[in-house]
Amino acid sequence: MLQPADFYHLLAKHNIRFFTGVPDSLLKDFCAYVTDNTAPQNHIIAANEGNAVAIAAGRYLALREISLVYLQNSGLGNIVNPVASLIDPLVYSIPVLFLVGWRGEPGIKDEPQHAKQGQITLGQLELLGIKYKILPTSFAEAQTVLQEAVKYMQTQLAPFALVVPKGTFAPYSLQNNPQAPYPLTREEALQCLVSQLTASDIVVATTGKTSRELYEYRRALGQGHQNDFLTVGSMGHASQIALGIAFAKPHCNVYCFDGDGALLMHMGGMAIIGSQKPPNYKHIVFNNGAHDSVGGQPTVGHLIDIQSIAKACGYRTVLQAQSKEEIYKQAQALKESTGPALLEIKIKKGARKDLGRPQTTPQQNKEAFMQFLAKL
Ligand SMILES: Cc1ncc(C[n+]2csc(CCOP(=O)(O)OP(=O)(O)O)c2C)c(N)n1
Repeated sequence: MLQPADFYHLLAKHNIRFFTGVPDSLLKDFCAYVTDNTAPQNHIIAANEGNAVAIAAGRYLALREISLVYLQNSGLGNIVNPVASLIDPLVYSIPVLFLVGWRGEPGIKDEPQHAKQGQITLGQLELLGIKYKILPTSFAEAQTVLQEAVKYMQTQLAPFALVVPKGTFAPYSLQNNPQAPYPLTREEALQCLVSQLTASDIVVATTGKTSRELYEYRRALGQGHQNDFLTVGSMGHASQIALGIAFAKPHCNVYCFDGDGALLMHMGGMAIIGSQKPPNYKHIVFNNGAHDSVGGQPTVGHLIDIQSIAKACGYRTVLQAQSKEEIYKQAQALKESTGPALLEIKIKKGARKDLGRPQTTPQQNKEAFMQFLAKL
């Protein structure tokens, strides 16, 4: 296994000292090392992976320095445009080093949302013209590969990707890991809210542990999962899935259970919700100020004012809660309010170690959900 510290210092030797990206579970040890050991001005956790490419491009334009952009392979979709129309040698020709976590690698057991993305990862890089190498687990081999990558980027002024299979990096725990001063975890907050929903309420839940906790709570209640669409992949798009449903089912309440990281990733969606004004739309943001599902790296969720953003975007009702009592009260207020409504629940990081995963496939989830919607 490669020690995050060794790889970090190897990058520094090649003058790669600026980091940006979106955290990933396979890269969490390396990302944690970067967070702990890099001056804040040299590390920007971006809103989405495409933005990270643009930040790296800006850095190169200003200083002629190559940056490292880290991402889960799910983020390859988000980088297509700035790779093909910004940094590609046919356009501005800007070198960027990518570090890509390879979820869903063929032959390795993983969750269903990674199956397709895992299969097409190398092909996507090839199609984009991004030269790549698998990052070796031995330090000596990693050294050789990085040397080749740097030489290529410097001579071709083109991007290069290091693809990171599961188990490449040795464990490293985030030290700089402040906990927010809020009483509830996401799971506690989610359970309070779900306990107030009615049998006809529709829920679209975001990527990561939110969907997993919702799934487990429904099971514990013996309620079935038909009311919930679990957006297991497609981070940042749950709010717009809910918007599509809200317009199609105007007489039903549609709840989007969002995360702050997911909300930030495609925040433009809030402007569309606020402008379209579906009265049955209820946007719940579980804000832990972190990418909790993939290692707890910080987001800017606790540094910005999500409620004011919602108001400015045209949401008719904006509410907040932190405690169980406040959630019960605001759940009632949400029912009586005209949407679009947003409830921001400020929470602390953390999840149960024994949290399970949905036992149903995405297509079984879809079928049950569609049958439920068809009856409404
Ligand atoms: C496009 C894309 N980039 C990155 C990921 C990896 N990923 C899965 S969940 C997650 C964190 C989500 O953070 P947030 O929405 O704040 O929810 P939390 O886990 O904190 O509850 C990330 C980065 C992904 N699934 N898709």
